[in-house]
This record gives sequence, structure tokens and C-alpha cells, in this order.
Amino acid sequence: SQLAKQFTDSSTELSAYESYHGLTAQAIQRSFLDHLEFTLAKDRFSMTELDQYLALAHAIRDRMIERWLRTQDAYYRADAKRVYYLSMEFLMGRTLGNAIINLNLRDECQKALAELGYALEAIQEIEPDAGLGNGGLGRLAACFLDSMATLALPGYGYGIRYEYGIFNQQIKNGEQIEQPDNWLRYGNPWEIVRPEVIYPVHYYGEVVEYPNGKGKIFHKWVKTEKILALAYDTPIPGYGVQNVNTLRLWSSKASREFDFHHFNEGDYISAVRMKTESETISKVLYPNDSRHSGKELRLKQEYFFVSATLQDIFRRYKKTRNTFDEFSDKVSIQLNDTHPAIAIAELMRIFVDIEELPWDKAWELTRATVAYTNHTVLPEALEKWTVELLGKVLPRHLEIIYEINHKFLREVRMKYPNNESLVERVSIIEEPVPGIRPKSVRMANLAIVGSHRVNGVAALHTEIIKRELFRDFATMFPGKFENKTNGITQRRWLASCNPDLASLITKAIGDKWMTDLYQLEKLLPLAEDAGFRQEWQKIKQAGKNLIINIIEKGWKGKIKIDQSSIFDCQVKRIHEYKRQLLNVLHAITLYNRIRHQPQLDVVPRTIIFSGKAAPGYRQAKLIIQLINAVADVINNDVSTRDRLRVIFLPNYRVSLAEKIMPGAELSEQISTAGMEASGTGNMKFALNGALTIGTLDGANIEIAEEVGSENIFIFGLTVEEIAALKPHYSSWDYFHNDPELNEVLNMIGGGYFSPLNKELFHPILFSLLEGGDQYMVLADYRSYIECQEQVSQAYLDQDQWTRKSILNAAKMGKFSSDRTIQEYAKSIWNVSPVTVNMATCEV
Ligand code: T68
Repeated sequence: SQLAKQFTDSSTELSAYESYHGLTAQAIQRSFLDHLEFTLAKDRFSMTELDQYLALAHAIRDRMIERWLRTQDAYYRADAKRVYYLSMEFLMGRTLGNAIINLNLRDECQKALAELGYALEAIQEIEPDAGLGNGGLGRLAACFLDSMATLALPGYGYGIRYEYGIFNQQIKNGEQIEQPDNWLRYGNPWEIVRPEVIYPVHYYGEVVEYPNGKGKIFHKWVKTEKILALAYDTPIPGYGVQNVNTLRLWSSKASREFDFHHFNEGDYISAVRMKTESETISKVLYPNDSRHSGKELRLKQEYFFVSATLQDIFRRYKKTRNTFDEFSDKVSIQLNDTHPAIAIAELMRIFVDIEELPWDKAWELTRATVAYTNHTVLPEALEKWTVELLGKVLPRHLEIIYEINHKFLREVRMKYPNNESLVERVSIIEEPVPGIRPKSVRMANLAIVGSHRVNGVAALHTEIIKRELFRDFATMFPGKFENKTNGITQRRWLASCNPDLASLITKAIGDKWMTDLYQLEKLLPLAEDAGFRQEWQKIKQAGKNLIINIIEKGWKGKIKIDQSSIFDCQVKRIHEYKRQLLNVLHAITLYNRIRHQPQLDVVPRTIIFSGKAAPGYRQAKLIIQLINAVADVINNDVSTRDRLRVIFLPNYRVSLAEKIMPGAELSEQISTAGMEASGTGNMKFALNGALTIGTLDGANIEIAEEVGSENIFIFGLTVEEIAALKPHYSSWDYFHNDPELNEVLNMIGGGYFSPLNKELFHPILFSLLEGGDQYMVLADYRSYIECQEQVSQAYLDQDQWTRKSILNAAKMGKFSSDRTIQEYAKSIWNVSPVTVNMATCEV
């Protein structure tokens, strides 16, 4: 510490400080070469590209370790309140580029590598994505970790170290093929295994009651099957601070008992088989983003990481305290959706059965500690476990849930007498309907009853959960429901993914936007500066050219893209409510207009889709097939293809998103109003200067408020209009009364895009017509087409378009996840920053 102090006492000696901590280009180069030789045992003859990546990753990781240790020590010394973000998904993507940005080492790394003849950008491409999530919910968790570290909050991510993340998507003959994502194949240089941090997790068995001698009955969960949870830690560096937080992911291991209890060969073999089976718990991420599957293995995954995490939280709490009186002053637990909601029952079990606290005290602590974020209103996505399954896998938890429900319903009946239909609606237990539905546990109801706060993820979504989905609860617990509009981290979604735009912005307004995104408003006057617009436009064009490179590489040069066409992008999970179909109907409409009037002067477009469908979601997979079939016809038609292109980019993932955002000009956010809780892709696009075409749904509404109606393209029915239309909606009317729509649907139904199998897309037509068009695609068609005409018109005035592009980015301040996390910290978690300073802390 003497040495460190000496270096920082005078600001002129900053470089000495950096040199002491190995933050110079020279030190990074030395470290890179050392890792190549001593960690990887390679020289410049035997070294591969993978080795270059691994050596650089180790050199960067080394530079986080001291800060990491100091951070954990600082939180301990400050006796800080900790936040635990419990999530089944952390969609981290790549780590190298982000770590380099957050440590502020970009120039140093580039210099160190350039001297050796390597390019940083090429090395970054070697890293596989950590795809431990499906989409928005998992990526939100990753952005939150970045913001918590940057805000110096004592925050921890807790989840599962899936051996296989979200599947890799290939497109073969226009169809999605799923390939396993073996992301750990070449090792993961960012994780550190903690062999000493290992906890037992129990399943099955039975509950026995016994008197404690003082007239009380206690419960013991016995004859369980036990497996082990082993901790792997990943450092999460903040930007502009020296805090490095932790993401702790659990991996399942067979418990040792399996090894001892075999007496003959048969037992030995079955012991080994049990061992491998117990290790399947953390094997693979469930690839559904919007449908509850109800599978036993999924329930076991949820309890697996909740149980290990709570044991870890209790261990940390008990290091400094021997009563639980201050538990909720020192611990805050955020549930990322209901997936970890069993934590409420597990907390009660630990307090009551193990720590022997009275029920009421345990309940008070549990509710004061836990908060729940809802991410969806889709009924099919709400988690319900059958009483039969939950009672088999977690018998004691089922008893506890019954007890929670019993006491809760007693209060409800007291407060609202003679209202059994209310009781039925708010009950945590859903009663069975013979032959229709089994008796089940409603996890959202458990999460609401067991939390002190429930939040939605955008203003409209929060209103919908308060007024509809959870109306009874919102009346019962006024003040429990809050909005926390989502955000994204500008470190990844601007600084790292779009370095040229980032440096243009920094040249113009300084770099404070890196930690205060509202600073981007300083760009507003520059929208009127022709020189600035020109530079902005040049960078956007470079971004477009990068996408062109990806396409030309993917199609082996067989597709030529007009670099002056509108880059119109819809990238997100494929789902009927997100309405990729509406976008396809527009593409076909444009195609028809050009075909029918070959002389028509249209604004050239490149319509880009990317996204995965859940492997079991038939309709979504068929939509992928339709997009590819339409693309095939349009891209092969010499009479139209110079003016219209349709591209489906395979295997959408974080690292691909980072390449699309800088080149996107039009952002498609066209969900049925009321169905997209927030969306976060909408924010990433706008931050990178794309204009939005969208419905009044999720965070689009708030984006429109920020950028102003002149700078966004809004169309379609509002939530209220949809509610009013729904009861007497007939999609057939739109089909019959709109000739262009009629033609488009007849082409899809008549096999125009599937000449070898003319019925292929009938299920799509069925869903839009006989099926009732649940997502109101046809109702919004005309409004969408007209809005797209306005987009094309607006694009003709490039200068004006660029002005709007700058304005959009300038108004994204609100959508930094730093703002979101500050709101959580203040009104849900009640936590404060603990700033780590390497120069002043004791070594
Ligand atoms: C998304 N939800 C919302 N769910 O759809 C999106 N679900 O509007 C919102 O912006 C985002 O959450 C962040 O709040 C999801 O991504 C899932 O991925 C999911 C995964 C498993 C089970 C259910």
C-alpha cells in the first residue's frame, strides 16, 4: 500500500501507477507472451488463433484479479448490504472486448498486439458467446451486472453454469436446425472454479415431524437424494471504478456417497450411472422463451441453483452476525421472473426448520428480503407446477407453500368477507378441474405474496399487470407494485460494439456519456451541424458495409446488397406476438408493387431478419421457413432484386447483435400492443442511430416520448383499441376488403413461395383466418404498410434522416441500465455504493 500510495499521491505520476498495476501496453504485451509460453505451452510456431485469444484473455483477466479481491474485501469491511440477482439466465455473450472497454485498455491492447503483428478485432472473433440465456430476460440480467459494478453496488449474479447454452441455429433448406452449443469445449478462461465452495442440494424423500420437547413440532426432510453444487466465479468489472463484482454460477456434481456404496459390479455400474445422471442438472439451458414446459428437470434446475445460492448467502451473512434480526437490512434478493420463486419457500424452510425461528418472524424477514420482477403477461408463459410433481421433488416445500397460502387466504377472507371468487383467484394453489387441469401451484402468486416489491419492466407493462394480470393483488397491496423501465448498458451497446461512433461522440461532447448517458443530449445541437451529420452518416455507412460483408460471406458472394438501400432490421426471438409475419407481409407487398409496375420508383430496401424459434414451437419454425422461402423468391427475381432484398441471418446471438446494431437504419418493433413487456433491442437500435417503426407497446411508448413523434414511426392499434376490437374481430373482413392483403395471403396459401409443397404454409394462413388471428396481424396490416411508405419517403431526404438518427441516439439517456439499476437500488433494494480504490485500500 505504501508503494501504491506513493504512485497516486501526485497525479503527474499516473503512468507510474498504471505501470505498477500492469496497465501499460508494454506490460500487457509481456503478459500476453508469458501466457502463450507458460500457461498454454506454445511458441510462435505452434501457436494457433485460439492460443492468441486465450493468452490475451488471461492477460486481461490477470488485470482484474487484484481489484476483484480488493472489492470483495471492501464490501466485507464496509459491512455492506448485498444485492443478489437470482436468474436462470445470464446472456453474457463475449467477455474479452467488454473487459477491455471497462478496464479502459483498448488503446494499450491494440498497441501491444499490433507490435506483434496481430489485430485485436480478429482475436476477439475467436471467443465463443456465453449463450446462457434465451433472449431479453437473460440479456437484461447481463446488462444489470455491468451497471451494478459500474455503480459500485455490492451486487452478485447467481445462476447456473449450463454446459450447453442456447442451441446454435443452422438454416438448411430454409428450415431451422438446432445444434448443441458446446461453448466450454476449448475451456473458459474467464471462470475460476472454487472447489471449496460446494453445497449439497436435496430432492425427493419425505417429511417427518418430531416434537422439540418444548411443545413445538419440528419438520425434518429425510431420505432425500443428494447432489452437489460447485461454484464457478466470473469477474464483472465496472467501468470508471475499480470495483469488480462476481457472477457465481453453479455446476452439478455427484455427491461422494455415490462412490462408496457399491458392493458388487452391478451396484458399481448403477452408482456410476447415478453419478452421471446427477450431473445432468446443469447440462443444458431450456430453450423456451415464452412457454412453461412443466418438466421435472426444469424444476430440479430451479431448486438446484436457489438452494445453493441461499446456502451461500447464509454463509456470508453468518460470517458477521449470529442473529437474523438484520437479515433484510443486509440482504436483498431479486427474482428475475418466477423461475427462482421457490426461493421464498426455501428461505422459510431454512429459517423455520433449520434455524428454528418462529414462523411469523421468518415470514416477515422473507418478505422484507425478496422482490420479484415480472417479464410477461402471456398466460402460457406463467409458471405453474402440478402439486403432484412439486410434492414429489420438494415435499417439504409443498407443505410450506400450503401453509403460506393457508395464512394468506385467512387474511384475505378477513379483509374481504364473502368473496370466495376473489379467494379462488388470488390463491397460490389452483384447484383442479377434472379432465381439464390438475391441481397446481401458481408461482407468480407465490412470488407476489412472498415479496415486498413486484415490478414490471416498462410503464405500459406495469399498468397492465396492475390493472389486469395481478389486479386483485394490486388492490390488496397498494404500493407493492412499481415500474422499473428496462435499460441496456452503453458500454457494450455503444462503446464496445460501435467504437467509431463512440469516438465521434466522445470527440464532440467528451466521454462522460460512458457513465451518464443523459450526456448524449449534448449531441442535439450537432444534429444541425452539416459536418457532424456527414461524419455520422459515414460511420453508419461503414456499419452497413460490415453487415454486407457478413451477408456476402454467408452466401458466398451469391447475393449482392445495395449499400444505399434502407437497412430494415427485425432481430429477436421468433414469436407470433412479435409479428415477424407482419414484416413478411410488407416484404411481399413491396415485391408485388414492383412486379406489377416494373417502372415504379421505389426506395431500395434490404429487409434483415434474425432470430431463433423455440425447438418445440411449430408455428415459429414455420415462420422462419416462410421468411426464407420469400427471401429465396425475391432475391432470385432479376426484375425486383435490385430494389428489394430479404435476408435471414442464421444464429442470432449477442455477438451477431453487436455487428447488426451499428449498421441498422430502421428498427422493427412491431408487436401486438400490450404483449411485449418492454423490449430492449428497441433501445440498442436507437442508441446506434436507427429510427424505430413500432406499435405503442412496451418501452416503444417511452422511446417515442423521449425522441418525439416526428422522429419515430408509430402505427397500429393501441392496447385500448385492441381490447375494444377483440370481441367482434373478424380477420376475414380485412382479407376480403384489402386487395393488396388479399393478393399477398393468396400467394402464401397458393404455394407461390413453396411450389414443391403448395400446402406448406397453410397453417400460417389458418392462424390468420380460421384461427381468428390472435395477434391481430391483419388488423394492423394497412396501417403498417402506410407507415412504411412514410419511412421510404423520409429516407429520400438523407440529410433529414441523419438528423433524426442523431436525435434518436441523443435522446437515449433514459434507457441506460445505469438509470434502471439506480432506481432498483433506491426504491427496492435500499443499497448504497461501496467504492473501491486501489490506491488507498490496505494491501
Ligand atoms: C422478455 N422476456 C420480454 N423471457 O419478452 C421482453 N421466459 O419484452 C423484455 O424486454 C425482456 O424480457 C426483459 O425484461 C423474456 O426474454 C424469456 O426469455 C423466458 C425464458 C424462460 C422462460 C420464460
